[in-house]
Amino acid sequence: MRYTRAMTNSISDIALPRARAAVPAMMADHPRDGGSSDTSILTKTAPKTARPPMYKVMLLNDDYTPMEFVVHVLERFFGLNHAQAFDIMLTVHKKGLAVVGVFSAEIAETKVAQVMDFARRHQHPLQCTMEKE
Ligand code: TYC
Repeated sequence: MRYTRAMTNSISDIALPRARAAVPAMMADHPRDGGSSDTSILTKTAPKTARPPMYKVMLLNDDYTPMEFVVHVLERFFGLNHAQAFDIMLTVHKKGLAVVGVFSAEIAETKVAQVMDFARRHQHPLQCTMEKE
């Protein structure tokens, strides 16, 4: 749970990052109780910035797409080096599928569309899908 500074009377308090308040709520000074140093109230709040949902992008195995083509796809669209791309291609070949990256919804959709379009244009049946993490 995070703490947010609800009220502050001290300039020196203002520079403190919200998430790293130095004084626990119980110990915070308040004008009413005659405290001398820190004069803030810390209140629990919900985090203001939720992380976006993330999506796994997966490649599926098939019997026809050439291994070199899959390696090329992984290099081209997922920024993998040749050794990484070869390893993941082999994982897909042996296990049937592998996660090739985790992205926000918009990026994941773009990756899937790029791979599917590239495979289609080269007349390979390679399938790329996404799934919420
Ligand atoms: N199984 C394919 C072959 O033997 C290679 C392959 C690997 C295809 C990964 C798709 O996602 C894939 N040529």
